[in-house]
Amino acid sequence: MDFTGSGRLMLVMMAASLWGMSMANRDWGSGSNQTGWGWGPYHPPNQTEGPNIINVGGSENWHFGFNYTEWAFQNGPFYYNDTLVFKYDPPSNTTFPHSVYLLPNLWSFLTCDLRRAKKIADPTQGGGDGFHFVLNRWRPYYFACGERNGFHCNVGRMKFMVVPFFRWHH
Ligand SMILES: *[C@@H]1O[C@H](CO)[C@@H](O)[C@H](O)[C@H]1NC(C)=O
Ligand SMILES: *[C@@H]1O[C@H](CO)[C@@H](O)[C@H](O)[C@H]1NC(C)=O
Ligand SMILES: *[C@@H]1O[C@H](CO)[C@@H](O)[C@H](O)[C@H]1NC(C)=O
Ligand SMILES: *[C@@H]1O[C@H](CO)[C@@H](O)[C@H](O)[C@H]1NC(C)=O
Ligand SMILES: *[C@@H]1O[C@H](CO)[C@@H](O)[C@H](O)[C@H]1NC(C)=O
Ligand SMILES: [Cu+2]
Repeated sequence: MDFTGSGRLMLVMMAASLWGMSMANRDWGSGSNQTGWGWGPYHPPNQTEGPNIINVGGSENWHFGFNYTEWAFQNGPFYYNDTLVFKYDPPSNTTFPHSVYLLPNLWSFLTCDLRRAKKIADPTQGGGDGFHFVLNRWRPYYFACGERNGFHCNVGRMKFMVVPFFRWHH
């Protein structure tokens, strides 16, 4: 397992979070380009809109083998009161069911250690409109699929973290 790699990524993500917190409420995203920063796109927040509803993975939904860390990095930041939607086939429709867990801390996230994880959606809850989760706490969220005792999280890359940002207007 590549701790150094993911650790470095986490540091970048945290730096990005802090940077985003200080800059997210400035209005410079609308007129100027964010090219030249060298480490990924910056999405100007929607100041006029209320909370967003975001489908996790975009059109990929929640499945084995998609890089959700990268997805979260490219589609963030996410804001307080935003809703994340996890869509995945119920066990009746697939031989590889999924689920959603919250891991308690960064280390369990990096190692995909599910022992103290909290199940927030079982394999049946991703069907239809999907499982809806509102980011209504000021805390880092460590999401992971809990299936196959961490295999989906680890090898399947079904994990990502979110630090909700503060939205200046509502
Ligand atoms: C952003 O950069 C691209 C490519 O350099 C350019 O085509 C585009 O016009 C720029 N947009 C703004 C808003 O400056
Ligand atoms: C931002 O607001 C515009 C106009 O209401 C909307 O079309 C767009 O989808 C919003 N973008 C996001 C990321 O919510
Ligand atoms: C996911 O994508 C990120 C960013 O591109 C990359 O650093 C990371 O190594 C990828 N993770 C895996 C498990 O491939
Ligand atoms: C978040 O949502 C709750 C419930 O809808 C609402 O009472 C609260 O004012 C919202 N907070 C912010 C900061 O948008
Ligand atoms: C299960 O699969 C069937 C046939 O592909 C489809 O019609 C149905 O909508 C699926 N159910 C769910 C909950 O995705
Ligand atoms: Cu899974």
